[in-house]
Order: sequence, then structure tokens, then C-alpha cells
Amino acid sequence: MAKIGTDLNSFILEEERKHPDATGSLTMALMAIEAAAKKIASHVRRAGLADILGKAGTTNVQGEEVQKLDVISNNIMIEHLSACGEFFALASEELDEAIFPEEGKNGKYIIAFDPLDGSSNIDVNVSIGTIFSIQRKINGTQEDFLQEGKNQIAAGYVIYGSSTMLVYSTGSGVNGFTLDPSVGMFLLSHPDIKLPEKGKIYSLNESNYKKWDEPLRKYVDHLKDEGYTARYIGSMVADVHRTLIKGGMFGYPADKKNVNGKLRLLYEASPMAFLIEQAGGKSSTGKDSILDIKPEKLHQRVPVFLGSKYEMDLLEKYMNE
Ligand code: AHM
Ligand code: MG
Repeated sequence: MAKIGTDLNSFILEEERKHPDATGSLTMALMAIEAAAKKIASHVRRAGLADILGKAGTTNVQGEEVQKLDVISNNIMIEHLSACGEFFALASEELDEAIFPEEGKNGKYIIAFDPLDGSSNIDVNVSIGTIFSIQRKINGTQEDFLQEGKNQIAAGYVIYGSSTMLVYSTGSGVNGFTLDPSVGMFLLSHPDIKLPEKGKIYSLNESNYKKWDEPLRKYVDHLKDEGYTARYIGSMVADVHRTLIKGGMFGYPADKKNVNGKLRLLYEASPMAFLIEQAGGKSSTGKDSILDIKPEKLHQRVPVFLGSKYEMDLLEKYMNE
């Protein structure tokens, strides 16, 4: 196992060496994500100042147009992911359709991302994040994004919390790196993350309780009867990060109003399901693994449950009774 403190670039190169047939494409792709993450982190850290220096849609004291943080993050992702030349196509929560950068015309991969998830938390200084999912290019059309999550080549997120972390997997476990601001590098801080078999926390937006179906209500009541405690941040990245480390469950279910739930399959549910399963946990729609869903469209929504084995098995028992 790599040593704590190993920097992300060395770690990625070391992983590449384990695959003698690797061409270095994935390495370049991951390094582009890392560069974008550092830039977005520096903007997120100044978010409060943006209010003082000028709001979105206005000009700041330097007379520059002030952009919203999610627009800035989207532009940074597009700039770096395009320039690296490894991505044939990019899909973003912020774009209606996929884009095909000129520099990526020979790229082997495609990437779907949410540049800044949890945007309702920006104004109140609570953790937000960037989520990404890398798949292989097949035919070179937008349809290539409609592959099952289990085919992901890599997936991960960056959390802008009390520290900035990058957590990712290429299909052989999950590793977490913390940005050391003094050297500007991500350093391995959480090697080979594994969820406990059973946790103590449930995490859902319980204000929707009355809109949930009966089996889900009974399941949550069961967890409470077993003594579980509640944590819900309302930033998927932060809620999933806690679940990866402490176990328990996180969910954004379907309800009477949102029949497919709220979260998006390609750049929220699927990459997080990949990480949770790589870390020994389970993902579920309530019936099957999220990684087995065949997507039908780019911005499709899906009910999401992620967590430790015990809580997920119990959920499926209630949901399928
Ligand atoms: P966003 O992509 O508009 O930021 O919405 C996604 C976020 C997730 O981070 C979070 O899990 C969920 O929305 C919270 O929704 P709610 O406020 O309904 O609980
Ligand atoms: Mg989002």
C-alpha cells in the first residue's frame, strides 16, 4: 500500500506502472482533474470575499464582471479537461448537451461531471464539491454517455470542506488525498478507504417523510428504533464523504412529488455508487445496484441509496417486501 503523505502525482504514476500496457492517457486525464480542482478550490476559498467585492451579474471594484461560483467552476473544468486532450467528449450538469473539444479528437475517454454540487450551501459556508465520472469513448457520439455505471474507468470527487480533499477510484479501491496549502499538493491521507459493515448514522432529507412511500418510512423508523442518529448536510459530496468514512446510509429517494428522486444518474449517483462499492459498501435504487442501470438520457434522475452493507440489505428488504 502507498505511504501516507505520497503526493497525488507520484501515486497516479505508481498506479500506472502496475499496468505495463498503460499508455499514460488516464494519468494525464487525472492530472487535468487535479489541476482544475486546485483552481476551483482557490475560488471557493474566496467565495465570501466575492460578496464584498461584487455579486454575480455586477462588476467588482476592479470593474471586472463577477461570475457565479458554479459558472466559474464549470469553465475551469471545461478548460482543463479540454486542454489535456484525453477527453473526446464532456458532459456537465451546467450544459444541456455534451461538448466535443477539438483538442480531444483523439481522446479515448469521455467525462461527465458536476462542477460544483451543493450550490445551496455556498452562501452559508458549508462544504460543497466537484464530482466526476470517466467512461471509455465508444462511437464518438453523445450516446456514449449512456453506459452502465459499472463500466466506469474512474470516478471521484473533490470536497471543499474544512480542508480540500480529492477522493477517487480507478477500480482497485478508493484513496483520499488532502490538499496541503503550504506546498499546493494533494497528499495521500486516507489510503484504501473501507466502509464499516454497519454504521450508526442515517442521512436523508426527512422533511420529505410524508411524501415517501410506506416501506421507506418503516425502514427509517426501524433505524431510529435501533438507535441510529441523523446527519444531513444537503451537499451530496459531504454526505457521501461522511458515509464512506463512517458508514451508515445516505439517501435521496423518490417521493410522491419527485418520482425519480432528485439526484442525476451520470454525474452524481453513478460516480458515488462506484466509490461506495469500491470501498466495500453497497449502492441501490431501492431494488438494484445503481451501477447496473442503463442510462436513457444525459440528465436523468434516479433514486439513490448508498451505504454500509447492513443498512443497504435492510433497505432492500423493506423496499421489496
Ligand atoms: P444541486 O446539483 O442543485 O446542487 O443539487 C444537488 C444537491 C445534492 O448535493 C444534495 O444531496 C441534494 O441536492 C440536497 O437536496 P435537498 O435540498 O432537497 O435536500
Ligand atoms: Mg449537483
